[in-house]
Amino acid sequence: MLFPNLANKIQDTFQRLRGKGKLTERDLDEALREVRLALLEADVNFKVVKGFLSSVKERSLGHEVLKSITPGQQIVKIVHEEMTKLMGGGVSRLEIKETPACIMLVGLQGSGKTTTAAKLARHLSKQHRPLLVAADIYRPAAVKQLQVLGESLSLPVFSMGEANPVDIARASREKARKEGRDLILLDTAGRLHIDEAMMQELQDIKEAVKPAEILLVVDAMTGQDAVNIAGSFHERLGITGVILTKVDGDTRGGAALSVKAVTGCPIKFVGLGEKTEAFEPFHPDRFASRILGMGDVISLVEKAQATLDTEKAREMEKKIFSKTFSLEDFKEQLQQVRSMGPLDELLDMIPGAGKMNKAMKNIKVDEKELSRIEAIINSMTPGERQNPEIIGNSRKRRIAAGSGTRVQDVNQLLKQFTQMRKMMKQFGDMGKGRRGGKKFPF
Ligand SMILES: Nc1nc2c(ncn2[C@@H]2O[C@H](COP(=O)(O)OP(=O)(O)O)[C@@H](O)[C@H]2O)c(=O)[nH]1
Ligand SMILES: [Mg+2]
Repeated sequence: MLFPNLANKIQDTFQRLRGKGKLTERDLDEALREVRLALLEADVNFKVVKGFLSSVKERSLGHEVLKSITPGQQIVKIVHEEMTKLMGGGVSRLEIKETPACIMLVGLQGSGKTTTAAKLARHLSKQHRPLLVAADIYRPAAVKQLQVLGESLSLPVFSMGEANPVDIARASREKARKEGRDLILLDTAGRLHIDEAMMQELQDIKEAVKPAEILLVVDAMTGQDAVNIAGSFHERLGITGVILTKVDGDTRGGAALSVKAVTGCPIKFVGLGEKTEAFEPFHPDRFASRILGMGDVISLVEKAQATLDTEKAREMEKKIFSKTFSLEDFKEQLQQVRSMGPLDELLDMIPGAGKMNKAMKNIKVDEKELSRIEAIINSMTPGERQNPEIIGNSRKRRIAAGSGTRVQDVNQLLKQFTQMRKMMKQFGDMGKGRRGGKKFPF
């Protein structure tokens, strides 16, 4: 769940509000007091909280909301709009015009610059030909880290060992021109704290290459600190946007909700995990929806479209409802779903499911369990995957040993699979009997 503490508290508050038929100004005040506490606990800047709540209250009282037949819903709608506005309104896009354009990534050590450089390169490689540039010369492993990431994405990485970062930045423009690269992503060095040497170096690089964008990478886990850091960098360098990383996990949300309001710099992207695909443009309205438990169906659909092969999905659907559905198909299907991202993150995007997920805390989607299933299927021969019926005791022992599991795990998987296949087959048959040969019974 996105910002679990904040989201749960706010959603509880509004659920209670919606449960009431009529609302008085006192009910509203009480709800807003709860929201205020939740926001402060989430480390949202106190001035931001104050301004936000007063606009919500003003609008709620001004539009005869309380007298309407669905006051609770109306208030949630107002909160959603105000929260969206707070985070910058619409999507803030990158300004990439000249060729090659340079995007400079700056930020403290460990904030996620190097990872983000790779994520951004991957994201932009659909429309551009990016060149990753290693300008962090102080940490010996930093250049290597970028090279490994570049290689995993099949994108070129330019480095000059421990040469002066300003020279590296300059040389990278030549390199990009020569190799027909239209976008330079400059990974710079950070420090543990803001210090003069770092700022001077960044300023020198800025002077030398005149970047189209200077994006500050900040760790969302640091809450209000992230906002202060953004303020300092902006004052000195004039950043054009913020990339908020580590928004996954149990980040409190304060940074996401305050950065724009306090510094005037929009959040342009968010990082949602360690993998290079865990990255997306920041949509304030969708974030607000997720915080308020309204789901984010649009992101979910976009994600599915980007990851799943529709042709394959259709084929799979046909197979699932037929006799030929094998363990091989089952594995492929598992992989397709998993490639969309962590399962609990996907659940979070379905309206209401965030709450449901919370209620079913002990059923938590278990990624390890999925890995085990995959390992077991991997240890089977093609024949066994096609025809699980042939798997006797000695085969079970071999499969368990091969996958590092126990015979009872193999048994459990086979049993579940057989049951599932039977059920699917029934659905399939039911479907066939219906007029028009419609496949789904529901
Ligand atoms: N969970 C999570 N980890 C991240 C994210 N972005 C970066 N990291 C991790 O944060 C650590 C520091 O990242 P790195 O890119 O080396 O930071 P740099 O020092 O600013 O270059 C690494 O372990 C990354 O895997 C993110 O969005 N989510
Ligand atoms: Mg780095």
